[in-house]
Amino acid sequence: MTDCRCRRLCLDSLHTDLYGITDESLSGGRSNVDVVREMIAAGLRVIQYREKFKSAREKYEECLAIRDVTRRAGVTFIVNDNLDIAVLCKADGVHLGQSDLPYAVAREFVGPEMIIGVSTQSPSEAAEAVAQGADYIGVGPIFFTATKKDIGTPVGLSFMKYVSETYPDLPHVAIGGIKEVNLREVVASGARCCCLISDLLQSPNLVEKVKTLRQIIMEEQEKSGR
Ligand code: 3NM
Repeated sequence: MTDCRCRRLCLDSLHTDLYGITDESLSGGRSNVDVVREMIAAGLRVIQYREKFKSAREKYEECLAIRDVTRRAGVTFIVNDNLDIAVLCKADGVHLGQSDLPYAVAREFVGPEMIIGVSTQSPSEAAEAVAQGADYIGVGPIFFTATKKDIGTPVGLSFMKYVSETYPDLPHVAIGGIKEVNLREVVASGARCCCLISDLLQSPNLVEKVKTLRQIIMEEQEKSGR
């Protein structure tokens, strides 16, 4: 159903340091497509389209444009929640929350090639996602965040540490309230890949911000011998 660039290449791209997510309400007047172009210019290898308040038609049209831009750049493109849009725009993957369709149903719908990521907030959710075959898991919310409306209590750094120790080879994305100021502690807790939605989108210069974040991640990983 999908012409995923190549499952292996996409999976490799999940072993990255920063995972970009769109949110036009935080983008200071820039369109999602413009933000994706900036993220690509900054060197991000994985970008997720996430829009909670647009119509299916708008989301589909934006995803088609983003698919075009990401394909040209060889960047992995993931669609949040909407399996139909992910398949129709030939995204590389889809990301499921705990209240979205179950993994097995989603897998049947999108076929064997597409990457599926699953949000997890506890050891049991992580174990279930892994047992079902999730290609990567979201780990969060690490800290309080106003970006996602329906979050529960933050899971804190201890869950990040648990995931990194229990599933050392499974790609993950630490998410929720992560900012330049607390990024060091998240990486020190074992995070290899982090997502900073508001901090990245609201920075005056996304390309420079990514450089700074990458420097922090590299320094912390070196400190902990990774
Ligand atoms: N998912 P910010 S937290 C989209 O815990 C999302 O699964 C979360 O935004 C999860 O970086 C979150 O601005 C919002 O805090 C993260």
